[in-house]
Amino acid sequence: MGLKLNRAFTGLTSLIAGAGLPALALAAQPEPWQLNMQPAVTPVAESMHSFHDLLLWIIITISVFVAGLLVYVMIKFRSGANPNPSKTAHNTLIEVLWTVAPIMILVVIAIPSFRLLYVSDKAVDAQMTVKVQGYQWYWAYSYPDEGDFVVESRIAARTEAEATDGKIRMLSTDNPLVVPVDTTIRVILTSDNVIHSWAVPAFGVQKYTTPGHVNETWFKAEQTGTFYGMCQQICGADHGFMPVEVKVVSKEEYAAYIAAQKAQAGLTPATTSVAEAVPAQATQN
Ligand SMILES: [Cu+2]
Repeated sequence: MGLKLNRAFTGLTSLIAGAGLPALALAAQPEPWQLNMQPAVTPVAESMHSFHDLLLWIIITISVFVAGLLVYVMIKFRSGANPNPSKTAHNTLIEVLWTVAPIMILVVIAIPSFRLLYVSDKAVDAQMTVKVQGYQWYWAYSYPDEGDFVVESRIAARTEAEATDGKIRMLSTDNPLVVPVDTTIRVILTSDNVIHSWAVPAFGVQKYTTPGHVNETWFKAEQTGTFYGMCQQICGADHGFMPVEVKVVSKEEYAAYIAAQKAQAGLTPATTSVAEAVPAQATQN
């Protein structure tokens, strides 16, 4: 209930005030009757929302201006009020204006657009790396800094009937990607078979995974929670059934998760309990 209200409130405020607001929601997924974008939880997604809002205002201004001009000429120069039409063919001032003004608008759009492209391209001073590999039709995540164990992530609920225990139909997975909060994470992406696309709207991340090629992107989630996305490249029969689920947890929980996964994969002796492993792991961050 509180969470739902929170989400509704975030949607409303970002609708009114535009993005750039710190998002309040603890999860990001499509909602029935949702307006606007999912709350931004990374600096890149926040910049994307601000850029979207800038474009929106430019589009509104142009539309209102052109519609106003049309209404003006339709009334002022209608045949009834203007029986002898003017034979004017050229006006240097107006021609310069309607060439220069759109160029200026395009420059205003291009500068933040290119800045955003470069910011989202590669991590600066990444604190850790996650590898994403696309398969037909699921994702596999591995942690090269942590012994490279692999977590396979498959859809958990294809139907409403299967969506029990808090699982969300078409979005939940059996094993989410688990990452720590407030950490600059480099994501390297590739594919085993065909081109997929790994996307998490709340992170402002969408990147192709291509066989035989490594792509790179990054994110720094500033809130804990569970964030959902989907494969965004038509990749075969089950393209619609390979959701992305990312769980952003505290650094302590992440250290415990890594310790447990390592123990399970036989990478570290399982003599220390997860609870004991936490402080030692946590100091590495
Ligand atoms: Cu796919």
